[in-house]
Amino acid sequence: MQVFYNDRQAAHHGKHEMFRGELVPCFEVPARVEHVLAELKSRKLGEFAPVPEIGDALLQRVHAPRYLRFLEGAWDEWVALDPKNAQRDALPSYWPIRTFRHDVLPESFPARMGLFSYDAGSPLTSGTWTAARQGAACAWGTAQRLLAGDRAAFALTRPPGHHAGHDFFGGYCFLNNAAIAAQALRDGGLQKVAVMDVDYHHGNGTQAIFYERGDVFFASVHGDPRTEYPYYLGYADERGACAGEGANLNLPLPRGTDFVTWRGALAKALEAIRAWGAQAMVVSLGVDTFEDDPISGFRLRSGDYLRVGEDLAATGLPCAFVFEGGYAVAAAGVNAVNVLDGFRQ
Ligand code: SP5
Ligand code: ZN
Repeated sequence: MQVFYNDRQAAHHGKHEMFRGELVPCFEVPARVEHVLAELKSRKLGEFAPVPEIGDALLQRVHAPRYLRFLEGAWDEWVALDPKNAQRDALPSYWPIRTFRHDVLPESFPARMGLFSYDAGSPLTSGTWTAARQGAACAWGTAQRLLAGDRAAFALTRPPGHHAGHDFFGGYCFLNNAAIAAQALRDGGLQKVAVMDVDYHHGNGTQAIFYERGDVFFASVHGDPRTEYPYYLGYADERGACAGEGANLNLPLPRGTDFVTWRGALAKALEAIRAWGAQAMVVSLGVDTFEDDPISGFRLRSGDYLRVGEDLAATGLPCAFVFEGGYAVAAAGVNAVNVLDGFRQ
């Protein structure tokens, strides 16, 4: 399987995120990807492919032009506010909810930070745009491989993507890599593409991007949003709208769920994807379902991820794997590579 490794991933290097009124060290760190890389190499799994150039045209198929322009210039604007900001992460402090306008673009940089985000846990740093853009290019690479006839490909990248929407960042995500891969598969000629999101957290960004579309099916198994991040989306009654009616499937599970129950939900999601008639699948591969994950509540063990890979392979569908969450940093390498290893059996 071809692997697209984002060698600029470490350029995105948040120091702190807001948690319970305090700035705490980021959970989403460069070492996560380095552990996956080391595990791939030690098992001799995957061949490393050159990362393609990604143009604005594909990014704009998923994200709003004004959001992309904002992200590209955000760090320079932040530092221009105060030279001391060069030593600080940029975090939002204001948000326009319900009755505020969203069709305005304030001059104020902090006001635009809030317009284009939904939490204070996703620091923007000097290299965020560089890392996120090359990450999206890795996702584009996986779609190219599938279109060329490969059975699977892997985008080894961070920051992750599935919480990023058409015009907002959040949940450590800036560009929606999985959505970009799915869109690229559509643009490359496939009629029906599925996104299977197995990250602990609901992929609210991906869901929102495709919610009214009948050509991309979104399925997710995740922590119940009544108690788990991202809280405001991911409920079982969200089934899609307009042309996308019936093309969205959420399977929320309570904190403490073990692998047997989780695997049953995955089977249900994969059966729905099969019945819908998907020709290929993008897998949002988060491994924060792991029992020792510091911010999550499921109880999967390392060996279980081999079974996850086997279950995905049993669909017979070509799979573009895109790395998402997983914060038990060293184990994230073993767990993510176990999925790929199980897939190739
Ligand atoms: C891609 C992804 O997995 N994003 C997850 C974003 C979660 N952000 C909220 C984190 C809440 C941190 N809770 C800390 C609990 C410590 N016991
Ligand atoms: Zn997650």
